[in-house]
Amino acid sequence: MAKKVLITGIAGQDGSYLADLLLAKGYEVHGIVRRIAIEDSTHKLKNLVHLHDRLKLHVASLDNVLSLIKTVREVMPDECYHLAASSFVSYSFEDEMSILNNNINATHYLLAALKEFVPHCRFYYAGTSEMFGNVEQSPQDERTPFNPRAIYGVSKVAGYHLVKNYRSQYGMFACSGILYNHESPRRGYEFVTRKIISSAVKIKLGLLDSVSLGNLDARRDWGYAPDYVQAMWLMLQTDAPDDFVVATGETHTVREFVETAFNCLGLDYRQFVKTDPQFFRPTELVDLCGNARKITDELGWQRTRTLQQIIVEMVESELALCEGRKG
Ligand code: F7E
Repeated sequence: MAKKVLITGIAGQDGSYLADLLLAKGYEVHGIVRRIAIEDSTHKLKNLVHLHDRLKLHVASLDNVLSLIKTVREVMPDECYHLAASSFVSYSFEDEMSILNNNINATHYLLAALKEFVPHCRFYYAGTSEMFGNVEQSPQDERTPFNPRAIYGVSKVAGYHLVKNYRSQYGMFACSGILYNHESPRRGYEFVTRKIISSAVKIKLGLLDSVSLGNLDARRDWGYAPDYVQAMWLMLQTDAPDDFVVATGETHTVREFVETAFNCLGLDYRQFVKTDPQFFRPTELVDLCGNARKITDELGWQRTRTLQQIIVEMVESELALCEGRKG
């Protein structure tokens, strides 16, 4: 019988790539979506369009514990990937209460529901490099202390400890992936990489004059999203649950990303890119760079794309989208 998987955040970048991967592996894939996503499926479910009727979507809300219990009981999953969260770091400076409530409660409700009704289910939790925050050592690995500097990171550290507790107290197979930034053509427009690519392509096509960004000297460890969902799956196929850092071990500045993207289109970014204080963060993390040695050595994980290749793929996909060659 096919293994059953339940994915929260299935309509997002990671959720949709994970659905692709697990369908290809023969899983029966279930996903949780909000009612509003079904009502506005053209926009909110656009990453799942190519999967048509191969998925089983359940309307539920992560802040409604009853809807989660109902879904868990209906699906009785063998694996559950909890990817849904308020994940845009900038918003977390503006709306601390709802980020904390949503992110922490959703993780707790889901773990509690699984423990009650399907305790053998293997659980993946989407941790983040934002948990390391203002670091004292670089690169970071699984032993680096957490020092989050945004509420989003604080909420994710709380979820990480919930996962650890359910693992040690109740014996659940629950793992946290500590993932650094990961990008692709399915990245949301609010994140810097997609914002840069979509603006550069619009400028190239004469649809936009310029783009305003924040801190061009900010550095990030950027990987390729499909590689990172492969890492999530690997974590749930081991003999014992554990936590793993997933990263490239390389950092680049936003400016380097901008320059490469504009160069791909034959443009000089200095003519089109402005900076605007509204896009600067109150605290900027300077030294986030991950050491993925553990997952590489223990699970054989490897990245398949350089940043240059990711940028080229994003540019080509955005051009196709803007020129109406892609849905
Ligand atoms: O910012 C700088 C900004 O919003 C990247 C999420 O997936 O990865 C992501 O969080 C950098 C920052 O991602 C603009 O200051 C400059 O230094 O693309 P981002 P993020 O905040 O790193 C982590 C691992 C997660 O877990 C998160 O969920 O780019 N930056 N100018 C800008 N950023 C944005 N968004 N917009 C700008 O105009």
